[in-house]
Amino acid sequence: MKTYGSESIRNVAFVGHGSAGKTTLVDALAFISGSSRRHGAIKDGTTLTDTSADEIERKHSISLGVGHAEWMDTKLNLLDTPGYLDFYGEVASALSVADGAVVVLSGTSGVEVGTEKVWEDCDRHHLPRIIFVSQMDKEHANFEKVFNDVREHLTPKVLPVEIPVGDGFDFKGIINLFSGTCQMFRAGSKTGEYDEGPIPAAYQDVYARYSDQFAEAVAATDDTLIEKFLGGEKLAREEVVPAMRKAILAGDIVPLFCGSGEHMYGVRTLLTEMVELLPSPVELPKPADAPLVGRVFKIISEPHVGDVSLFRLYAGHIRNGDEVWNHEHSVAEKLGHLSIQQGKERFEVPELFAGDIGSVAKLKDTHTNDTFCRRDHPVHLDPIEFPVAEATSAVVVKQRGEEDKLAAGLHKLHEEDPTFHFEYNSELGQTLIHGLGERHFEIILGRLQKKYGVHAELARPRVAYRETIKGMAEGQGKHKKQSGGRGQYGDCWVRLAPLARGSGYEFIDNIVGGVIPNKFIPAVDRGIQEAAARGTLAGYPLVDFRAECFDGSYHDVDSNEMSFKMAGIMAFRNVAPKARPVLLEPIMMIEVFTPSEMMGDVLGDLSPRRAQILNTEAAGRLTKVNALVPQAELYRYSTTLHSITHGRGTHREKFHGYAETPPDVAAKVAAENKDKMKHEEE
Ligand SMILES: Nc1nc2c(ncn2[C@@H]2O[C@H](COP(=O)(O)OP(=O)(O)OP(=O)(O)O)[C@@H](O)[C@H]2O)c(=O)[nH]1
Ligand SMILES: [Mg+2]
Repeated sequence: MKTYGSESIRNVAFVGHGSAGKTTLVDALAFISGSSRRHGAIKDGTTLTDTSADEIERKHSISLGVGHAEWMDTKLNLLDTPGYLDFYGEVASALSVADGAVVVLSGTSGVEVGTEKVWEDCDRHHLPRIIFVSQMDKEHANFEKVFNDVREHLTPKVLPVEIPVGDGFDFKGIINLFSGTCQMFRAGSKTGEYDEGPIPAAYQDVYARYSDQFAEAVAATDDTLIEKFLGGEKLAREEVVPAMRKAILAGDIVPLFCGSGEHMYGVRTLLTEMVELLPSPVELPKPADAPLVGRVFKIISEPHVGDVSLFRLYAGHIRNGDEVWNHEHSVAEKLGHLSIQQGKERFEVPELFAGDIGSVAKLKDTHTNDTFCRRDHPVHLDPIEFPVAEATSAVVVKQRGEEDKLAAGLHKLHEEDPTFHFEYNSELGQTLIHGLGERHFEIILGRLQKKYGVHAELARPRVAYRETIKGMAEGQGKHKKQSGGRGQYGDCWVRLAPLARGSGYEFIDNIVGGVIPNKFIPAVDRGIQEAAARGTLAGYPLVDFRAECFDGSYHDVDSNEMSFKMAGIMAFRNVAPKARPVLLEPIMMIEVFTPSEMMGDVLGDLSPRRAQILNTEAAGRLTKVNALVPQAELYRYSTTLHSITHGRGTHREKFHGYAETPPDVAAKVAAENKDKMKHEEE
């Protein structure tokens, strides 16, 4: 492999809705360029970038795949991203290192939810873009419709550079407005070969319409060109390309190309245009001013290799085996086996220049989002913003004794995937996982099994209920035992009263005249707290109440701390049921973002979840619903929301506080916990 300086590098992310044809296109680009020897196909599980068993089996991308194509003395780093939103973390990684994007649309489906989402993120990153309408060969492909879709839903700045000759089964060729020529595909060609010729007679009108529009839009970006254009002169390709390149970089034009990844039509042109129209790393602002800056944007853990870190070099030049400094973790790292990726293959290289993307194996303490630099010039780049994990589930092992392995496996998976988190919740006695959705969890469980030998499944998270009292009551707790030698004696009178929500617990010592000796009173307090922790209704901690100890008696010989603690416990158990106990449940404050036309459905779904709708407000193109919803009703909410809104809705939740449950819910929870309560009585 040649070495490529910074000007000869293009980092391009392939983004778009699921099944638009990204992986097929990336495979075709690498193959046509000659950089990849095999022409792969999704149906055979042989593409360059869908290489994991999960991807091959499910026939869609799950992880970011990195390949490259050498074309016109330029190295194109191709970043193939998954379209499903459950794997959007991979898109975030790719966008953070890309200098440009190819937004892939399917000629049959046009702009979809995933396209809109990633388009907005490209906007945020100010990424220069090319649109490629693939699958033009597929039945019902419709170029005009897709073009109008783009204009309406993505950007009015879209400018077709290519138009198809025929749609769907009639797709026979591509007219190029740059050159004013037409590529007619050779029947039976496996590698998208074509004959270049004049515009077919039947397409003269269409051509005239599109090329006028094209020339005008390009001319408008440049003073000399506009003069020529207005003077009726024809613009030459040599002057159009640089003008267009500038306009794309400024975000003033988004060129649109078309073809078929599967049949490799339009793929050569796309290779050329990525080189000609997208910026090299030197044309973009540097993220930091230092002699050496690199950042790990993804870690892949491989069975026999260990951790492989994918990184982008932003400044400086590195050689295989160089030592770099990780400022975050204060550790020197050796860049061993410096390589470039071609799908799952890695080729060792002697050196890499600023702007390039590479991989290294076995870093000691460098994680996704860590910057590396020179020790005497420490830098830290702004972190990649990963999507928030809005889905939660509990996870349980199928075989007892695998709990430790579970934690270790989850930890590794979190290191690989920053959108996945987990925690052990000791109150619930459950391991909770947080991620982007059900599909994400499925993949996590599969990896746990395949990579770490842990058999686990999803479970409903338990709810951390609480209890409290609504009334005042008082009564006695007397513990007296006479068994042979020394006896036990403790006796207290306790009054319980409710406190405001969130106040916790208060103990008042109102003993007068030493009817209980001072030294035993803390034991009464402890007894009450211990009993309260086990509740009175359903076995959940009873909170927000005051206990006042106002009377009692003791025995000179038999009384001790233990006996008074027992008396405290008994007093609580005696009095709490008389103080109108109720069950409290955690309430979440949720923000739901939904397209307005689906608002009715979203609200309709929230109401049986016992939601209290606070208000709705506009949030960009979406509507935001603010509501309070019991946590118990939010299990798998993100999945339901996705299905109601066809993948367009998202939500965030935050703990709000505890509120009393309706009596029927309390009764149900109490019934479920009856066994537990009995057990604890013993
Ligand atoms: N007819 C036709 N089919 C295509 C073309 N490109 C892709 N396909 C098929 O469409 C399906 C999806 O293609 P992929 O390349 O996996 O699409 P993707 O955008 O990578 O999908 P995700 O990874 O799920 O986001 C596969 O069955 C492909 O064989 C094309 O140009 N023409
Ligand atoms: Mg794919």
